[in-house]
Amino acid sequence: MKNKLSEEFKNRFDAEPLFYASAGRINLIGEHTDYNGGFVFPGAIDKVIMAAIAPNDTDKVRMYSIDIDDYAEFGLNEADAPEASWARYIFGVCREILKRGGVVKGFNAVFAGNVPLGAGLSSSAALESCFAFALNDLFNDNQIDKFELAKIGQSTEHNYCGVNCGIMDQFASVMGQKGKLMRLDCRSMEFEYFPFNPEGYELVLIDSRVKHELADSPYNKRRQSCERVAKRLGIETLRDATMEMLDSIRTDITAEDYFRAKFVIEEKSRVLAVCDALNAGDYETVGKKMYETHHGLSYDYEVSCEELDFLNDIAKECGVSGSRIMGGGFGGCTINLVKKDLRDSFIKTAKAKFNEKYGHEPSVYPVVISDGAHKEE
Ligand code: GAF
Repeated sequence: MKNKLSEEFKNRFDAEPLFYASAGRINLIGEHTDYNGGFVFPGAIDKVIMAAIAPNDTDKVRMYSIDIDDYAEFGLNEADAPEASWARYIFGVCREILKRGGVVKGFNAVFAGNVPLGAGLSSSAALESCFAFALNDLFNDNQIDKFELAKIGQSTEHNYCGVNCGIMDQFASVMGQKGKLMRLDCRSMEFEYFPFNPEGYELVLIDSRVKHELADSPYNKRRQSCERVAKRLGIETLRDATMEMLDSIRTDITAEDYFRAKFVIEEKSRVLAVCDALNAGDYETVGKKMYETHHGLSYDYEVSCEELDFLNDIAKECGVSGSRIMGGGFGGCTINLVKKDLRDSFIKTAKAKFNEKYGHEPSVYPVVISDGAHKEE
């Protein structure tokens, strides 16, 4: 990818760039808990967005996306975001750095990636984190700390892209380390790295290829439901809620809000159970919890779709240890924890059965837990 970027950059801008990369992410468990002050369990993966960048001594940002084959530019003193949705992520990152008193000068950039778009692997967080990291290195002497870089990405989503997301994706993209997942407490922002080398198992992502778009999606509505219930309970977030508390207000809230909150409360204990299971090397319990999460996301949180439920059923039939929707939902991937000796037959069956029902094969991505945002030497 570096060669491709280098060639394009030199042809377009006639200069030598520096290279930066940031990864997509997986999340083992803890879905829709980040914006509820709960726990998540993500890691960065070996699918990245990479950018070739160099300052251009102007006050303009000029950028080209190789994958979309589109060029855009904006002035750093302009308040209006560019029209192209991909360019808004970079515009937002620049504005958010400036807002915090950081420095951004004009630069040229070319970028490309192998994080599949709309598959729930958070290509948008990878893009934001890549540019936030690069601009910190190029113009701020790396003085903006890594948490703040993640927050810059999150604020970009909120203020320029219409997605009221939590912090998980940007945190994983920035803080990820090879071979390690992280348990992040999204209230205190304390986190712990967990080595993740499940001997005898692999993580396989199966992409339904149903495209999800979180902006204007029911994602923001899910968040509003949770906030309404927390407010009704007189607490800041659902992190402090229990099923007893929720049941005590059941008749005062809508059934929809009740089931959204129920999922979040139950998911909180599943993450903690998974931590204990990982500490004990008990991957079958990890897998069992993943199935429970899928059930909750499908029936209570209602962010699944027919295709993802179908993939989850196939996993169960094939004896896969754990399987669930990953990320915001409404399409994208299932994440599967599968014994190595079952892997090939599972993938073969999933492809065949899915194809038979939906007329196209799902995509399969094996993933390796890798480093988050970094400079490529
Ligand atoms: C999306 C969001 F961007 C995350 O913040 C998180 O809420 C996730 O959906 C669901 O866990 O990826």
